[in-house]
Amino acid sequence: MSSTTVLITGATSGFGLASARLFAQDGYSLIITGRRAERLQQLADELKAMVPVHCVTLDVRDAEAVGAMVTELPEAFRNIEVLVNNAGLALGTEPAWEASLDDWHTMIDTNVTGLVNVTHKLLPILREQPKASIINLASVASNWSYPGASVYGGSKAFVAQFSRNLRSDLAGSGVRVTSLEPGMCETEFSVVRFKGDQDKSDNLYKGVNPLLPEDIANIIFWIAQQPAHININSLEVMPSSQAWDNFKVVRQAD
Ligand code: NDP
Ligand code: 8X3
Repeated sequence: MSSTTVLITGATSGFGLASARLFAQDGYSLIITGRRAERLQQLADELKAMVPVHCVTLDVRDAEAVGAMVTELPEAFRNIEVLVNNAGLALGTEPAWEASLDDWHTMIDTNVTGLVNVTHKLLPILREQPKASIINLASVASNWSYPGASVYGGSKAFVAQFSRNLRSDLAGSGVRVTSLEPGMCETEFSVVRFKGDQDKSDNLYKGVNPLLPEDIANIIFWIAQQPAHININSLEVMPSSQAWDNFKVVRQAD
């Protein structure tokens, strides 16, 4: 059982929600964040009988708000041993020339700027701990390309490379860094990507037997539980039904 704290961004749904439940079972105090205050409160109501829970309604894109969250942390929640940098999203699957520039900005602002906002503000606290972990949610889209993912994949490639460079800076400091790179997992991710179209999301996962949020939560928890001398650098995971496709070759007509 742990007596330390985990901070999870994007705990209102999917991986973040499942991770909050799992870390609570092991006795971690929880700092749960996300934009949807009502969902955070529901989760806090569910878990607060087990462990102390601190909710912060937070948009990770707002660096000032992230800073205020850290300065205003109650003393009992300052022993943060695990940061799960999970808040993120994809918007759209259109080819680049049809994609919305606003969507591109939102993905970059959330997946890149938001993640570095949180990391930067948390580093002083994490470096004070005898052992700590930063677990960054990258994606298979960090490593592999597919149509309609130019900016989403680009933003997640940033997360993977940021993790490696951060790890270089932090080597030997006690703070481990992991880039976790999942493939298809059924959460609200695709409903968000398809702008609220639940049927389109359901069809995407139909017959796939995708990963479940609890699968990813188990992996996040396992990474955090490794002894201090082990750093899981990166971990890519897919459902067994998913794999890579061939290179695309577009032939000219004779
Ligand atoms: P969900 O849509 O279920 O959850 C996303 C979470 O991110 C929500 O809690 C949401 O909370 C939060 N969030 C989004 N934007 C912001 C913001 N600006 N500020 C604060 N919180 C925000 O998706 P998943 O659980 O599937 O995704 C979690 C992470 O994993 C994402 O980074 C995603 O890119 C990545 N990922 C997902 C995969 C999948 O197949 N599902 C595979 C690989 C990676 P709220 O709306 O309340 O703010
Ligand atoms: C989410 C997984 O395959 O939709 O990062 O890009 S995928």
